[in-house]
Amino acid sequence: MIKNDTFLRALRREPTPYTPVWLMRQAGRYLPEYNQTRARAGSFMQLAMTPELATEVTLQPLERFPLDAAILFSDILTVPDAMGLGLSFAAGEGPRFTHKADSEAAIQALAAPDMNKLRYVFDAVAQIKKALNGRVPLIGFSGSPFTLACYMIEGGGSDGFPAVRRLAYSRPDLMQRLIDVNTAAVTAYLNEQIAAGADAVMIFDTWGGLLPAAEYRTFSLAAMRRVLAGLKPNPAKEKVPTILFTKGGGVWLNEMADSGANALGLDWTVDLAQARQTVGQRVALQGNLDPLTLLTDPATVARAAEAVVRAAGPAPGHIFNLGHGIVPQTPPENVAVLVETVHSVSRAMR
Ligand code: 1CP
Repeated sequence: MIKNDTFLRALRREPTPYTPVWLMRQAGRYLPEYNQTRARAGSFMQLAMTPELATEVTLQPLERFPLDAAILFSDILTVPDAMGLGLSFAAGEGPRFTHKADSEAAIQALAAPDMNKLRYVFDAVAQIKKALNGRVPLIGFSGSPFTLACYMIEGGGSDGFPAVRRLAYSRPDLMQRLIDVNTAAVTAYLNEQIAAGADAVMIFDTWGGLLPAAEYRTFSLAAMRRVLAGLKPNPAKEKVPTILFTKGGGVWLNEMADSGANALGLDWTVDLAQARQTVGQRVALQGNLDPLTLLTDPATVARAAEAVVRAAGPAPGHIFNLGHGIVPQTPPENVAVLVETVHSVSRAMR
């Protein structure tokens, strides 16, 4: 039994006494206690691969703020790591793969990983669920097949992922082969998280918005549809609600609303009221305050948060979030003001 289920109700577009809120990257470097646990773990991967420590950092933001959901502490790149690409995070830098999937031979050799290699993730889900003891729902997640392909081809983060776009245009057959492997992997990965107790799952398509519309449909949206269609019910035989987030996907909301997802995540460039008009009552919406708003002062944060709540309107089916991940320089005090404002303003609007 979940005590605070406002987040799950909002995903189902049922009325809630206030707008639920959680924040992308809510467990992370802006919290001193996170930095301490990470130092104790030795590296990001050690932290993610030790279920006790992953549980500890997942709960840290919930101890500080009355958030309405927890999100599994892990990373999207665990899946290509399990395919044998060799993931590491140098301190203060982004992710790196030892092996890239950037040639015909490398892509042909790839296969969806044995899910036992990712057992540490599913163990973390089970352990977090136990520690939450029904306080709030737990969100599981994966990268989208296309966003994972971006890091696999480029070997790490990149400004615009040029090698990825070149491959999509010159060798669509190879790109499709990589997407197909990732689609199978992501489907199995999310199903294992659901079996371990995840109450909702989110697909992060951080880089789908880099593509032209036709390539977005082929290489990103179609694959996410297949993942969503392949998800199994939870151990209680219920359908687990799903959230699809394509950063830069504001222009494709109409198509995304027919993907099979229960909710769409919106980045901060999207007009929330217009987005509601576009999707009608097909899906719930999640978002979309600019994360950099949190680098201002409490009064500005409160004003900006209220504007997002009002743009969403009084109809059910809004989950408050940022339009992308919280940045490491964020003062935790501003997060406290944000959560309080969302709850109080939305309660008064009901
Ligand atoms: O140094 C550190 O401690 C690592 C920083 C960090 C953290 C806290 C990374 C490295 N990953 C994470 C956790 C993480 N990553 C979560 C945890 C749950 C939460 O939200 O609290 C989630 C959901 C992710 C997902 C993720 N990882 C995405 C998709 C969402 C997004 O932000 O766009 C992406 C693109 C990644 C890759 C990644 N992992 C880490 C970094 C710095 C990056 C970005 C690399 C880049 O492209 O520059």
